[in-house]
Amino acid sequence: MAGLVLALDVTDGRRAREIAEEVAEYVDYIKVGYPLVLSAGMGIVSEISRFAPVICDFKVADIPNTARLITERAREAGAAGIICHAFPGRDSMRAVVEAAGDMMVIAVTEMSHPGAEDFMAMHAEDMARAAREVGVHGIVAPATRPLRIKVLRVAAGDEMLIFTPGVGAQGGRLEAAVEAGADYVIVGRSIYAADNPRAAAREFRERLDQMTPRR
Ligand code: OMP
Repeated sequence: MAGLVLALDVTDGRRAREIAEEVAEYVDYIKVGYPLVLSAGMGIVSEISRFAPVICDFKVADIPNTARLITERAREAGAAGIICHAFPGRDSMRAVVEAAGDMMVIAVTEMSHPGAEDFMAMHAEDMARAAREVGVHGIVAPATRPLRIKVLRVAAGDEMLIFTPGVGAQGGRLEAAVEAGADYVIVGRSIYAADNPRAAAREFRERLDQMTPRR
């Protein structure tokens, strides 16, 4: 069964904790990125981890040494996973994998916004293959272009997890993304900006539960 990741891109720590508690029952992970960490500090990672395992979306994109330093901070904070970019290459991704310890490492191949077609899309399959080679656990592929999820599934292989953002606010459809081969759907505004985030998360969960598992 495909899983649900909440992208908790709010900038108020107190609101973030409230939402995390409300939706915890329905989500598999909570993704915390720069909007929240730069507002509330790294302590928010362990606070949110009380409600659900946290993926640090730091989109690590640097030389191996800096990538390692960033990854170690996420690990120290108690994160369950970290997102890096694949485009800096095998050595940088390998540095993240080595510093990650037990954390899951997810590499971005092709992003969900239109601009990803300017540069990323033409190299996304190579990036997915490289991510697999160096021991990355999952890739990010766009729910806004489900056909690309299918293509990237072939490149990444069956063992890799596919996380797909772009459902809801960016126009992607959950069902199409899961049918194309996604393992986890990442949803932000359609949950955290809803009048009732708990009800919105429950609805996404129910839609996922109704679908046939890919494996
Ligand atoms: P909503 O568009 O509000 O549902 O949020 C999507 C979340 O996924 C945000 O946190 C984005 O930063 C993130 N994201 C994308 O939207 N597209 C991508 O290609 C990659 C990510 C990501 O790495 O999480």
